[in-house]
Amino acid sequence: MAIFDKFMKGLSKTRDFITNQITRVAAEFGSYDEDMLDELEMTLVAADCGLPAATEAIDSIREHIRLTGDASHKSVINVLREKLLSMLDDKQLTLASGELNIFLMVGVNGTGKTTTAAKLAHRYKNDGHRVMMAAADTFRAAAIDQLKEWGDRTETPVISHETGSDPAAVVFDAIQSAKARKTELLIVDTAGRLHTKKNLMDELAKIKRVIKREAPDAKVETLLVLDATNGQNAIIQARSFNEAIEVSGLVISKLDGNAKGGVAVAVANETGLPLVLAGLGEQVDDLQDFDKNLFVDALLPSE
Ligand SMILES: Nc1nc2c(ncn2[C@@H]2O[C@H](COP(=O)(O)OP(=O)(O)OP(=O)(O)O)[C@@H](O)[C@H]2O)c(=O)[nH]1
Ligand SMILES: [Mg+2]
Repeated sequence: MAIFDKFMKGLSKTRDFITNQITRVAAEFGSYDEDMLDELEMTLVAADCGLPAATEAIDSIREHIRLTGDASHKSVINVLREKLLSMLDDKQLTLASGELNIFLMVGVNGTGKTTTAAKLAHRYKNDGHRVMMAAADTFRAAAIDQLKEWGDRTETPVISHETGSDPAAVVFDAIQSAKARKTELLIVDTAGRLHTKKNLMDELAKIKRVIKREAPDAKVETLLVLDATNGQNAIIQARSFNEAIEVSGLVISKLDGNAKGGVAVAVANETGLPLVLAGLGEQVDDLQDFDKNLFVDALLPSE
């Protein structure tokens, strides 16, 4: 399936919601007036784009109408598209060749860290890279087993210790092992943790210190996995994780889950962090690079 079709399919619930609302308003009244702009603003808020983004977008549309006199459906959607694009920052994950690359997966409970780690292992293995995973979620035995199972399914070696052991020690071992095996990509799965619990955030900081000490030349990506169905709470999570451990990219998972995919706009707009990956389903190949153009095209009516 082409990448755009995957976005369209994955985002179909949010797209259907937004386009149905917009088309209904447009069909009913023709060119846009104040009431219709209010409705459009509420539609964006309901799709979880966040009030600041929705207000800013509608203000730009209003200003554009004032300057050009063009309140047509086509023009309104075009201004909206441009405005949403300006709020989004995307970044493509790349591997530094000939060096160790480390992806550290972090986030609150159940957002999709382990699944995304497996999807990434699958992707980079298929691209011919040497990949390894580290089970630094030592909190529950089931978490270690889950990662090992993904390791079997994706034919990726998994470094693990016993339940309850120090996650930083797992990472230490994994780095030594990765160096010995000339691994190109080490993906570190961590336990879900509440961003409000300082001791849990300190544990992540310790993992990062171990990475810095043991693999100072490695290219490290700290990927915060946010569940699109968690709503506006994702913004607070992003801010807290970024303050504690400096996030380098956002993964928005479960974009297929409901009609609230606009949360990607809210988080990007309110944190300035780049979007790197979109989780569009539970299967191992339901992961796409976050392409903001495709994302916005998949959200809005075609014309
Ligand atoms: N629909 C959908 N489901 C997803 C996606 N990503 C993950 N899931 C599901 O979300 C659930 C939790 O995923 P995990 O990967 O275990 O989440 P986690 O962040 O590792 O969870 P903890 O380790 O418990 O914090 C699983 O049932 C996954 O199949 C996605 O992009 N779309
Ligand atoms: Mg997990």
